[in-house]
Amino acid sequence: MKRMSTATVKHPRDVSKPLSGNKHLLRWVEKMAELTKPDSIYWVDGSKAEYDTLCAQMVQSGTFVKLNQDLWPDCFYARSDAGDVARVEDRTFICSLSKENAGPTNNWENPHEMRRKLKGLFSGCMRGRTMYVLPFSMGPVGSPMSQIGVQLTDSPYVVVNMRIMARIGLPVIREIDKDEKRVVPCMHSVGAPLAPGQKDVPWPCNREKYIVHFPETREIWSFGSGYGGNALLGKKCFALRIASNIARDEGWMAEHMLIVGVESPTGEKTYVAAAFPSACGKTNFAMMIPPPGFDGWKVWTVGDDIAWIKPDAEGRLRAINPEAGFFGVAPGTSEKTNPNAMKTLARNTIFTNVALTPEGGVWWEGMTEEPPAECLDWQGNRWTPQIGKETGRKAAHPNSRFTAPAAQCPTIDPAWEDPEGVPISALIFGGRRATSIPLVYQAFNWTSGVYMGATLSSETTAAATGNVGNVRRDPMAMLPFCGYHMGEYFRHWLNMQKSIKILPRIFHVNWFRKDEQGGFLWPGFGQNMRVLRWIVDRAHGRALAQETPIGWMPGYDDIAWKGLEDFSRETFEKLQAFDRDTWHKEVMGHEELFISLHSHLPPEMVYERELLICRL
Ligand code: SAT
Ligand code: MN
Repeated sequence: MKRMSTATVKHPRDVSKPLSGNKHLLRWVEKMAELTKPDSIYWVDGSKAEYDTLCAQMVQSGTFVKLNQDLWPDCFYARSDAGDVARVEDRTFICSLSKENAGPTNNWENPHEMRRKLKGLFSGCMRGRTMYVLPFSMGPVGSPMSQIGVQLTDSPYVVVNMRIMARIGLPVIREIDKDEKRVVPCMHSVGAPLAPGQKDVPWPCNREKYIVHFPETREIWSFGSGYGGNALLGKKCFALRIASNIARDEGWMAEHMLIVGVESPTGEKTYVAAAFPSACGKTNFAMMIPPPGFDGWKVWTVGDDIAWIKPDAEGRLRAINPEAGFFGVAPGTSEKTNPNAMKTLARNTIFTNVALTPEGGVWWEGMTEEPPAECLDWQGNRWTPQIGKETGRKAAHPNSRFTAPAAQCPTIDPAWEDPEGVPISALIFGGRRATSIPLVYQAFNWTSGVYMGATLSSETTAAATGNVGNVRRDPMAMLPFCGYHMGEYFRHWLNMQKSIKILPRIFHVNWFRKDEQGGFLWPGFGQNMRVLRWIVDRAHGRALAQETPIGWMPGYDDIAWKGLEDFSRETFEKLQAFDRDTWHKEVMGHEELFISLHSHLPPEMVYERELLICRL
């Protein structure tokens, strides 16, 4: 019996006909098809018609639910397998030739061994499926800062998500064909071949997962997962792990940073980039709405997750957002916390692992104050607020996501696709820390700023599988994403100073400090604008600060309080307090990381630690 999933939704062109004339690409596609044995090959042109057809096919096959079009125009809903809900850091490998180059913060395996293993895993893994050839550009097509990849995947879910997250299809093929451009080969399979007549499941995947990077040959091989950063290979695998290697070799930076433009009432525009670990509110920060009292101020969105940063001819850092969409955490996103995100995801959006309401809408914890009387949870089981209370089960998975086009963001910056990037005046590091770490402080200089980033720490979140809420060192928020030795990465940061003539100021923030009762001391969200404004003013050399052992800090009177006058001096002081004993313990944590990196740790990092200890 033949599978009947694609019988009624037809493609208007011969999709198996290669769209590129690039010999290397054609040979590679052929070779990979020989290895994985798909039923058919499909060249992705990236058109809207193609997207619609693939979505319709997935509705038919049960992967997608088409949402109520009156409520959620052109939106779809997917539920993943319960064992495929987040990035798998323990299954992520950097297979450099020498183990030394991957460093102690990455999983390493001998590349020859790994290739042998992958050959076995991928052998025949696409049987019964279609292999999509998906050309994509990270960054605007044709920008000198952009990079091109081609992902081969047996997941139509990945293809439609990638159409939102990156520039894909014919315009990219034209770039590839123009001058036989080098592309990063990205091999992906959900690892679930189908025997003849075997019925497919809505979310095929494999219990065994491998997210593998070969940094020297700039290759990605991902097996077994269809979810997020495991499967949308342009994102973490390419734009961070592989790109961090390319960036080091070429003298630029691939960072886990959002980018925003802050416009003052006089029209002055200041761009800043900010690194936070996954699920610490980068998307909210990127779409911040200034609070009451900030008339005339505006925050513009350039990116919410990744920044590629490079010094221009004048020695000023310029950044592009290599992505074209947002893969944002749904829970906690609401009209109150992030109205811009709500408008961005109102149409043309794919929701994964949120809850489905009886009206054919979506819901997640925190979206509305009142939960729906009844819905289907992210696993398709009936859920009511009562059931939730009794069982502790969430309606939406904590790492449920929306995939939404960046162009739909009401605050998208007019320059967000500028091929030259936007000029960066400040860099911010932030983590999620309930104790110890002040709301905001500024590094003394570039080197102390690199130390600040290198020693960044945060409580773990649901963005990766594993425990949630443990404090871990997460240097520059790149712990799961740096594609080479972390010590060398610090060295690269230090080296960058030589090619930057106009150095951005560096800051540290922590929105998540709690009081003794466990309540947040700082209201966060739009109120973060008060901190951002101080940062912008400091970057321009205008705002006042006090010197402390850990850096420059604003006093209560250095922050603009208009609109939040009842926020007390006392609470602010609690937020900014730093305690010498606690900080001595922090420094021990720094030391622990440094010891693990010692063979490649730049001496500057040790000096900075010594200086800090002396100041304490
Ligand atoms: O890596 S994902 O894209 O799945 C999300 C994240 O961790 O930021
Ligand atoms: Mn991220």
